Amino acid sequence: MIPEDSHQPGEACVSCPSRFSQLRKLGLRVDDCDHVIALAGNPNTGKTTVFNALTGLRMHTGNWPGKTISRAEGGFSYDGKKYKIVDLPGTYSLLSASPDEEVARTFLLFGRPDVTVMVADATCMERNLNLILQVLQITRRAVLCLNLMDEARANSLEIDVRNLARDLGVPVVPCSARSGQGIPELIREISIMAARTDTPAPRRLPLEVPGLRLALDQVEADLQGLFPHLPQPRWVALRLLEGDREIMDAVLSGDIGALAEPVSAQYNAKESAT
Ligand SMILES: Nc1nc2c(ncn2[C@@H]2O[C@H](COP(=O)(O)OP(=O)(O)OP(=O)(O)O)[C@@H](O)[C@H]2O)c(=O)[nH]1
Ligand SMILES: [Mg+2]
Repeated sequence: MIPEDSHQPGEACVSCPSRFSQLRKLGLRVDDCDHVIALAGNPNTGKTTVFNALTGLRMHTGNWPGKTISRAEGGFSYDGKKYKIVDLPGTYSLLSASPDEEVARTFLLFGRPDVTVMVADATCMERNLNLILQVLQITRRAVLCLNLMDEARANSLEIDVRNLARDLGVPVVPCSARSGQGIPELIREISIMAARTDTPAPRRLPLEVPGLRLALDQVEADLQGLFPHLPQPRWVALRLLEGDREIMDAVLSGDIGALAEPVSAQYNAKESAT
């Protein structure tokens, strides 16, 4: 949850400079990192702007959706820990399958990030909530970065941050990433979430249809038997029951088993192929 002492957006925060000064921007690649952080969100919500603020890199940002088309990695250290942060193309849904969205979906589902930072546009939360709720179905090791708060304020939009955090069950940090406002608080919440040793259970869909839970349990168990290290077997089981052609093909061919490999093996395979 938002710490009691956290200040409201726009207010000065006396404790921020000292906390922020612990951030060391490490630029590209932190191979011996302690934690992997993924940046998820709809297109054009400021993910790359957050990424640049954390890493000191200057990846291209632009005021149109689809600016980022592939995965980018960078690093920072904070409070004695090294973080690898992965910027992803924007996506509207984990069910989407345009090539850019596929990159994002694959990493969010199978890349085993320690923390997923969901970057949302505070001026159109309703649209952003679709992806946020989907991400929370696969992980609660997440932090919501409520970005573009400057725009929201300019449009006289008020967001009840405390209640949003309570309802979603994850910390919510108001930010204006372009000016760096809220970034120190975001780093702090990321580090707290990354240090958690428990695994908070993801939000489960209420399954009203009789028998569906049973079928889901059965397919999930079968998948775990076939691919013991597959991340997100319940999500995959649900896609199979829905008849997702792409996932069905990946399971039938066994290709989905490759996603069960440790992330480093996937990186190496990808890099040697290019
Ligand atoms: N006013 C305002 N603009 C912002 C803020 N954060 C980012 N922007 C602007 O929003 C636009 C999109 O930012 P990006 O960081 O490229 O967004 P993105 O989510 O990476 O976009 P995709 O890669 O296309 O998904 C840029 O013009 C940024 O300068 C903010 O807090 N306030
Ligand atoms: Mg981007």
